[in-house]
Amino acid sequence: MTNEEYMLRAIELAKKGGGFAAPNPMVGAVIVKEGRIIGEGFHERCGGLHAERNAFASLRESAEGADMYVTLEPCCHYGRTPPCTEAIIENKIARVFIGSGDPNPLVSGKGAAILRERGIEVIEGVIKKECDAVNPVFFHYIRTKLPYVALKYAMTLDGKIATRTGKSKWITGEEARAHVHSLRGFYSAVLVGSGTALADDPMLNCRLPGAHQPLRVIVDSKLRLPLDCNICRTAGTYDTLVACAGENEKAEALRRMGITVVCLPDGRGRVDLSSLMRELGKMQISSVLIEGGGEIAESALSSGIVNHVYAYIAPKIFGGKDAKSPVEGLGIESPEDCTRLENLRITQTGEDILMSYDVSVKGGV
Ligand code: AOF
Ligand code: ZN
Repeated sequence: MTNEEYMLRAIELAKKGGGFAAPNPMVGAVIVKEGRIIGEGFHERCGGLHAERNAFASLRESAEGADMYVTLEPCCHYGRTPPCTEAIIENKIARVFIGSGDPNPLVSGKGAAILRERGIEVIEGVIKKECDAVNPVFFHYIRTKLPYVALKYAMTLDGKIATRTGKSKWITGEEARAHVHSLRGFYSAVLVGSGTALADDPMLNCRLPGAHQPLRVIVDSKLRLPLDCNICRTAGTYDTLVACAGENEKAEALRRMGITVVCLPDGRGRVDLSSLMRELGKMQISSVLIEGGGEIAESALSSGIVNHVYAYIAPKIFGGKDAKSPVEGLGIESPEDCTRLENLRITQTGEDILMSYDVSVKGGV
């Protein structure tokens, strides 16, 4: 196998940490001796061993003189776990192939430098693009302390998220809906506005076996959420946070049910979404999936917090000038004020199409 192929195997391993590794990065490591893979590991969960140490733990023979392929620069600091550089040195690895650099200021280049100082050959940037693509969430969070925010919606080919009577079950088919559950298992939090919470009475949990469960966030400015809704009833099982713009006795009732209530008014009677993202960042929530509805989508886009968009498009046409669309609010006046998107990825999920984009940093045209 080539260096690139060993690194692709390490990427495959890294991805197994999806959902549980956050807010840490997903990292995979492969140990190769005389053309044989003798050890493999990945970062399984935040607080657990790093990929390199898990790879060493899997060894059945000495790694002396072996090569290590690791998707992220090995750490050299004492965090929740001791430095990986020490394990690499102790195990007498001869060469380390690295994919991405670690932007964590505690590591950032120092991990590779320490290994070189100890006489280990270090080859950086091996299929870097592919390795970088594993961790957009971690890279964003470690640099900004803010969660990576994705907006998700499912619409008909004519851009409707419900019929004129408000019915939305279902727009997309089973495969696309299962794909949404895999997103919920990956993102640290799932967020909806109170309009969607009232209309759909959703659970917002991940229904894939063994998956990570996201924090459920409801933006509920006026605390309209009924105490007997699915979200409130299951607050003892799934972590839940309600963000409001003014507290009343309802806030206490929600707290008694085990729900975290934060009050973050924007001065115009609504929740300040930028402040909410800062609060979630402080709570180690490194990614948020916004699942609607149109009002919260518009607020999120106009407040500039959105990094990514997932648009599922169903081969159906609803019609109706009053049928809701994915982004509501007032909307913009001039095309040059638009939210611009880039890096299109198209996936077919059953009969539906998923178009996923990054939001352009500059915005506008
Ligand atoms: C690695 N291999 O598998 C991971 C790394 O608190 P800790 O000890 O878990 O450290 C977290 C930091 O370590 C994280 O911010 C990132 O810089 C690095 N993650 N490094 O060598 C791994 N997950
Ligand atoms: Zn480490």
